Amino acid sequence: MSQYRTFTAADAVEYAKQFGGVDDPSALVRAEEIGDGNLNLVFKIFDNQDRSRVVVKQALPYVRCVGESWPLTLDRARLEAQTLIAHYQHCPQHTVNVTHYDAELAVMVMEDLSSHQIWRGELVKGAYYPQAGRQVGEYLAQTLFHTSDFYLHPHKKKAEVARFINPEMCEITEDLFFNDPFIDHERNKYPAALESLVVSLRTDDALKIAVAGLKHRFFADAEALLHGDVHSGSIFVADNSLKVIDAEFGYFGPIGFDVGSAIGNLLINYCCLPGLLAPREAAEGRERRLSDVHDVVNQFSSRFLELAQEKTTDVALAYPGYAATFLQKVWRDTIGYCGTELIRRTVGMSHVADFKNIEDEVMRTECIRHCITLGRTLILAADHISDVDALIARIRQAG
Ligand code: SR1
Ligand code: MG
Repeated sequence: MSQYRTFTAADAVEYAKQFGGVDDPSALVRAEEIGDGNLNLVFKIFDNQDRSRVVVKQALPYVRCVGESWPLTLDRARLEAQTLIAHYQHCPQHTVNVTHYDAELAVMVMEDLSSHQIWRGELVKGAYYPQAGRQVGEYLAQTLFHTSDFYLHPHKKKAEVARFINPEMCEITEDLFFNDPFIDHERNKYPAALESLVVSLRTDDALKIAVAGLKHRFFADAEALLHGDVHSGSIFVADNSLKVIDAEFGYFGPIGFDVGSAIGNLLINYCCLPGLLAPREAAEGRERRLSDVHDVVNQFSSRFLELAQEKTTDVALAYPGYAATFLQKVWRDTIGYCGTELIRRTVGMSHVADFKNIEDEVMRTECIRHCITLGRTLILAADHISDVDALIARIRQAG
């Protein structure tokens, strides 16, 4: 019988005493539940000097932001812990350190990141972390290369694909990214003033065919162990440090999905800055966001190529020029998935602070409109944008 029970703050402290890996467990005295995401409980555990020491995270058996009417697998805690542990193995400098997990209780213990801030919050305030783009690119290259067929033995790769089968979490993405925004669905939520724009998405044949292709590749292209939800709310930053958290959507999928999600969230911020900051700061912030996008893409592709040249184990995949050809496919996917992230965050249910925090309603609506039109442009033009400079030129053209 399952041991599962939902933790109280006191349970979280007891758990941390037992499994937190601290030298002085009896000093742990209290917990604060700090989860502000859509899915889980997150407890910060403090010692008797009021210092936070570790984090205890527990999956709830339902979607937290909706309630018990939307049940959700507890196996996501195992998948999250194992994804983070696998990614930590290849990129410890940019992956949160999970030190313990229990699949039955759907609980994991991880390092405390109180010295860091959630990147989305910083982006919304207009704070700039000049290394962050490169660090995200490095994280993506290291984790995705080392879990791909370029690096893993074919037997190991197939076993890993099986270990990370994640149907229920994938189904959320399949629905929220590729279905809901392009049909009339009760989960959708967008300003009434954008009704005709949103309705036009539903009857745009070229767009729907391109989105079907993206969904199909999300179903079928088991290229690497993805994080599956790399948005700026899943990334902690500090001066010169960056750590990725929250990998419950991890599974083997198309590499461009992770790269596209990361830059999609930077572009949501780009579209929303005029509603968040005064004109001069917003203009400066936008240039920084484009520079972040440039850095993510350049670091990802140059490091991936370098790793492919040095460490590809498969004789056919090692043939000179193949890795670069493969990265062109990844790039086309990246642009398409980036477009779907812009649309699903604005038309669909998973709204973000970048526009929720815009007080002026007219401005908020215009920023959301910009996200949707840019998303549509990118999905439609994905095969014709040759590189990151061409992408940035398109973004500037779109306003
Ligand atoms: C029902 S979960 C909605 C969204 O929250 C998560 O953070 C993922 O982005 C998911 O799509
Ligand atoms: Mg998350």
